[in-house]
Amino acid sequence: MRIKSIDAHAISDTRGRETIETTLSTGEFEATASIPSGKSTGSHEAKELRDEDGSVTTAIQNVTGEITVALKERDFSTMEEIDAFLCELDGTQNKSRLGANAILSISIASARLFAQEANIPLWRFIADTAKVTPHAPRLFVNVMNGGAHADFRLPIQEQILVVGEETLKESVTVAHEAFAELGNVLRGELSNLPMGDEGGYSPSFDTIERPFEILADIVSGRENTSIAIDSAANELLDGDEYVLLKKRYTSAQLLELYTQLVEHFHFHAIEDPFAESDTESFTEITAKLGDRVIIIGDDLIVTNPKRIEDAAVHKYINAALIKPNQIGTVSETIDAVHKTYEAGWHAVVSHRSGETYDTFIADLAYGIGAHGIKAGGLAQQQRLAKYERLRVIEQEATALSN
Ligand code: 2PG
Ligand code: MG
Repeated sequence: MRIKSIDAHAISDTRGRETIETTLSTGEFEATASIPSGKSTGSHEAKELRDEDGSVTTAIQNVTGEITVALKERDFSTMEEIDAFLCELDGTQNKSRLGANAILSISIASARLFAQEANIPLWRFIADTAKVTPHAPRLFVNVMNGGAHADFRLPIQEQILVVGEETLKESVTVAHEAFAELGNVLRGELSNLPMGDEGGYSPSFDTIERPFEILADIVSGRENTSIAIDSAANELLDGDEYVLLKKRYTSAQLLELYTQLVEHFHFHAIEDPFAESDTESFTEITAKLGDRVIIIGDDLIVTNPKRIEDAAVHKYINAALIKPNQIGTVSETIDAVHKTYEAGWHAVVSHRSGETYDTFIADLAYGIGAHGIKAGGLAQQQRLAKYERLRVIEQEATALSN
């Protein structure tokens, strides 16, 4: 494949911040990708290139300048070749020179071009490349947003409904019904109900338990629905203790709080229960609760194959969050998935809190047969686009199998 032209420009993400959108053309085929942006980030993530004024002007110039010149001279026969070429061109460990956002926009768009050339859906291309069996993921729907995504009105960043019906179509329907029901309950209880960054409700309560008491009612009549959280505990750490609702917790006390929550409510998963530096506590919670809930690492492992291998040695977690922009190419994202599966863990594919209309993560989640997908609440078009894409993927999969 030879890329004949490349265009890149800035668009707005869900927070109204600039982000990069890139279009590649081979003459015969054309593909576009836009890149999301995180707020509660891990310190080892690949570097999103942002200028001091918050714009992505330099990242765009890198795509339309240096990267375009380098790519246009060459033929590539696989996506892995393009990705390796981009990593080498960048030359840094964390893609800080050209920008992980610049590089990933090319990587995702080129994955789409290879899928088009092969005349197969993107998820099928991903499954073939990764050599895994595609499968429908559970929906991890962030219904109540807190933490850094909502001025800490709730201390825990994400209170999630996990929906795993027989089909994606049914899961999406159940998620919508549950989300609407939750909205009615919250509006009945609170005079003010703002929304959070990820398109979920953003209430405030005086106790840690209240959101889960409400969610317990929502899940009780729904057989295939349970509760998960992302504590994003990097954001809760103050010195060597954690602060939730103005109360200080040692790691041991926080572990006790999680244990109580898991004992009282129908929990399925806990993500980033401790800060990335508090690795011993990860090992403890996984040993203590890991047979009852999945313990997902996000900021701890940042979709980095080496960090996932290390986490496996230390048994920090038993599931990995997979976010392409934490590592910066599709090939390395697939490597991270392989390391996750080699460890015997589940993979949960995730969006970022600043999102675009790009639906790549839907194809990725289905293509790698992920356990789940985090695509946010149902009150933002950019999140709904992912759920809609999942429904279409299911139809494509049915058509291909007939
Ligand atoms: C997370 C994400 C996405 P952010 O912590 O899992 O939900 O948030 O994109 O801000 O890192
Ligand atoms: Mg997280």
